[in-house]
Amino acid sequence: MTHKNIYVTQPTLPALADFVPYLEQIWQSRILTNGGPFHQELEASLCKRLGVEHISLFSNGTIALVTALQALRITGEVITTPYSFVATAHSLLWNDIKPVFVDVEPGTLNMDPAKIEAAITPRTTAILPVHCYGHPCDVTRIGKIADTYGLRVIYDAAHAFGVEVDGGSVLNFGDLSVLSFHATKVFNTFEGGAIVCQDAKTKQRIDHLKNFGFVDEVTVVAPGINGKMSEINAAFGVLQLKGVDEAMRMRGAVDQRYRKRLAGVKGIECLGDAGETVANHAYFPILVKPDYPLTRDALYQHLKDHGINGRRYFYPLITQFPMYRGLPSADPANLPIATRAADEVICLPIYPTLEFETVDFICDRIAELAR
Ligand code: T4K
Repeated sequence: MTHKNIYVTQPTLPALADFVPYLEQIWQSRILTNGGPFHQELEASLCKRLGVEHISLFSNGTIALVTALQALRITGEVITTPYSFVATAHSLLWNDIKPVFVDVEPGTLNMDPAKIEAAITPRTTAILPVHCYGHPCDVTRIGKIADTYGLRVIYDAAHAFGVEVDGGSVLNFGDLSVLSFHATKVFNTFEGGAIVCQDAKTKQRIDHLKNFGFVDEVTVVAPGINGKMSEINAAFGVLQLKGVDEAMRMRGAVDQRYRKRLAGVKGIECLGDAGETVANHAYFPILVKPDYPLTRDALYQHLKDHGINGRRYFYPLITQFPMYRGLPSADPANLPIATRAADEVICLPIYPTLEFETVDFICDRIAELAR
């Protein structure tokens, strides 16, 4: 059996015909952007679905991260993780903030709270952790450290749509949480993102910042950016939201199938959850350990040769890129767990319509080498 070109993900799309009435409405109203009716509807629907009070839509997650830092007037140094998509750290450089990298926990690959205090200096103003792969950070410990030292917490929740912990949505922890609605995410609006905040005043500031800093026709209060989500993206989001629970359920079934089929394959470890009460199964990372007969890169290539396009998220570590590697905190000796994980991880394909037969095919290609 051959399977051609199985990708790490495939966006979920509703039937095209179901989207046409939404487009007709836009054509009729001629409101294309700047907080139109679909934009307002999607914000309200997301608040309800996610169990959050305030949300501000954005054109993508990266601009949302950049704006989140500006909304809280973050400066100086920010403690963050090297084990993420490069946009996390880039959002700091865009704000002229120095990233200070701390290592991750081996079990979750999220920022290790035990490493944060030693990285705090008089210039530290905030912590920027990532709910990596949608697995929640230790929000309680991070919150306590932030309270003790008077730091703000902005969670990069790009992977964490719909994730819940004891106490409800993980997006309600910290000062702000930033989502991505990119095509490759659990919930997508083609491109898109959002900031979740805790009060109306902060939402108002975020809304000003994403609209050039305009408050009214003649008043500009900050050097804001154009970060607005268009009506087409928002309308698509409204439609997409109707299918997201089913999509998460189907992802969960794929996740379980992988775990069942890969259990007992020597040298392969499936990353576990982080105690979330509702998971979104955004990614399916495996770790290729030294007792597997092939290196991670050799297995990655072996899978590719069979049309299975996994991805090495997150290799290279952010700290390996030229704009970061000169920082003292980027030294691999400071980041042993993240460095090892970046050399061991492959994210296997996962998306709602991935068939069990294909999952089995992928698992067989991995297991056949370990026999
Ligand atoms: N923070 C974190 C922790 C993030 O992971 C991200 C984004 C951000 C912040 C920033 O959010 P955004 O500004 O993106 O909203 C992808 C995504 O571009 C990126 O959104 C994502 N993280 C990152 C983890 O993955 P690539 O370069 O791996 O994407 P790409 O184009 O190679 O796509 C992967 C596979 O998905 C393709 O091989 C095929 C499939 N695919 C992709 C697209 C775009 C499709 O089937 N259709 C599509 O339209 O970065």
